[in-house]
Amino acid sequence: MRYLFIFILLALLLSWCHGARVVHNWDIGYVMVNRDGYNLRRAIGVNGKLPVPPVYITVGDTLVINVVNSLDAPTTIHAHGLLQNGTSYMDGAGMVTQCGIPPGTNFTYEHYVHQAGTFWLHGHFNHQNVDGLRTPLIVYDKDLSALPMQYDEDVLMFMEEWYPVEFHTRMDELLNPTTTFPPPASFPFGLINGFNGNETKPICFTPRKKYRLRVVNMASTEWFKFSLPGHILNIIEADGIILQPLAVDGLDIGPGQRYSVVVQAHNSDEFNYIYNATLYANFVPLLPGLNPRYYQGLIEYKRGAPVKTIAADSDKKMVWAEDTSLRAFDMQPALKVDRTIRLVAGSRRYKGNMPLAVLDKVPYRPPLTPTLFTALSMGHLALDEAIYGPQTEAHVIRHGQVIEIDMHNPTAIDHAMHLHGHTFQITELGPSGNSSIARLDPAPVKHFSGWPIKRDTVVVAAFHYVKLRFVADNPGVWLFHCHMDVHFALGLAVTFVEAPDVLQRTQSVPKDMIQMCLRQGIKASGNGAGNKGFDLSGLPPVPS
Ligand SMILES: [Cu+2]
Repeated sequence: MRYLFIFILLALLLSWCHGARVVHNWDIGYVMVNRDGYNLRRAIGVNGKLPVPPVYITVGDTLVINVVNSLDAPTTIHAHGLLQNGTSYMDGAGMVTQCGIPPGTNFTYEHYVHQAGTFWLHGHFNHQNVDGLRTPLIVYDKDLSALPMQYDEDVLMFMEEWYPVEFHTRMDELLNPTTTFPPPASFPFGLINGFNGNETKPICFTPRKKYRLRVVNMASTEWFKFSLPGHILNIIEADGIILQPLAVDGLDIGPGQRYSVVVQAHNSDEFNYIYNATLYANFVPLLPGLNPRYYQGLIEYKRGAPVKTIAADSDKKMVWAEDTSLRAFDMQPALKVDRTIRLVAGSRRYKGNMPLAVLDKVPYRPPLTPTLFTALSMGHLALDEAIYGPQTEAHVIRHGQVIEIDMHNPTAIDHAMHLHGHTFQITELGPSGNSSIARLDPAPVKHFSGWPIKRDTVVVAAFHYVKLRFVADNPGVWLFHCHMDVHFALGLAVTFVEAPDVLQRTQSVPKDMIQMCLRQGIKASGNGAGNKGFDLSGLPPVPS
C-alpha cells in the first residue's frame, strides 16, 4: 500500500514537472459557412466546425495535434510564437520546414511548450489561414505570482476579418493586370470570437474582480483597434512576452499580434459597458460602412442593466499601446550587435505588368525542396546562401551572433512583419524613404533606452524603418515575412538559415516527414531545386 502511495506521488510529481500530454484530433476539411451574415461560402474548418475551437494548455505541457488532411490540397499547421528550439521541423511553415501534408493522409505535430502566453495556431500552406484555418493557442502560466499584475479570471477575445470569397479568388483578381485598385473584394467583415462582430456574446464581469483580457488579431490583412471606455487597460503581455505594466485607453493591433491587458471591474453592477473593436486598413480608401467597420460588444455586469454612456474621446486624445512606450518585464538591455542585415520592402511591377513584392532582392517563392531539408542535407555547402536558390532569399546566420534586422519600409503601406523561431527586441524606429507623407509627418528617430519591448510580430509603418535584434541561439530555418497574406503571397519574405552547421549535428527530420515529401514526388534532400551541388536547374525563373 505504502509503495503504491509513493508510486502515485512520484507519477503526480513527474506529470507536474513534465506537464500533461494534451491531444487534439484535427480533421481539416472544407465547410460551407455564412460567417458575416451575408455570404454563404466555402471555407476551411476543423472537424466540420468553424470557428476552430481555441486550444488551452498550461506551460510545460506537450501539445499533440493529430492532423488528418481531408482537403484536396496539402496543408500544414504553424504554432505562431512558439520558438521550436530543438524542433525546427515542427514549425509548420510549408516548404520551409516541411512539405505539405498530402490530401488524404495524416501527420502529428508535437510541441513541447516552454512559453506561457497568448499564441495562435494557423495554416501555413497556400494561405489557408485566411479561409478559416486558425485559432488562438492559450498557454496558461503555472505560477501567477511571477506576473507583474494579478488577476482573477482569463477572458479571450479573438478577432478575424472575413472576405466574401476565397483567398485564391482574391489573389487571381489582384494578379490580373487589368484589375483596378482597390480590387472588388477589398472590404472584409470583422469577426469577434468567431462570430459576426456585433452579434458576439457579451463578456460577463463580476464587480471588483480583475480580468486578464487576451486580445488576438488573427486577421490576414487588416488592423483592429480595441478599447473599453470606462475601464483602464493595463498591458502586461505582447506576443507571449511579459511587459512592465502600462495603462492605456486602447490597443491598435496589427495582423498576427496579441496583447494581454488586466482590467479592474467596477465596484457595482449598476451599469453595463460597451467595448469597441474597429476593423480598418489605412491602405485602402476610407469608405463609410466599409473601411473602417465599427463593431461593438457588451461588457455585462448584470443582465438588462442600462449601458453607461461615456462620451467618446477622439483617437488622438486616447493613449494607445505603442512599441515605443512598452518595456520588457525581464529588463533585458538592448543586445550588442554582431551583424546587421538590411532589408527593404518594396512593391514592383514585373514583366506583363505583374504586381509583386520584395523584402530584399527578388520576390520570395518557395523552393522545390524544403529549405530546412537543404540545410540538413548539404554538408558544408549549407553555409553557402546560393544553394538555397535565389527566390528563397536565404540569409545564413552564424550560431550565437546577435543579429540586427534593419528593416526599411519606403512604401505607402504598413507591413506586419513576423519572425519565426525568435522574439526580437525593437531597438529603434524612425522615418524612412523620401515621400511626401514622410515629410508631412516627420516622426523623430526613436532609440529605445533600456529594456526594449520584445515580440514576434512588429508593425513597420509606411515610410518608416525599425531595428530588430535577436540572438541566433535557435538553429533552424526561419521565415521572416509580412503577415498580411496578400503581401506574403506577392513575395514579401526572406528566409533565415540559422547555424546550419550546428543544426546538422543536433537535429534530424523525422522519417515520416521525409516520406511526406517523397509521396508527392518532392525531393527531401539536395539544394533548393532538389539537386546536387550548385545545380539549380528546375527552379522557376526569377521574374524580371
Ligand atoms: Cu505587408
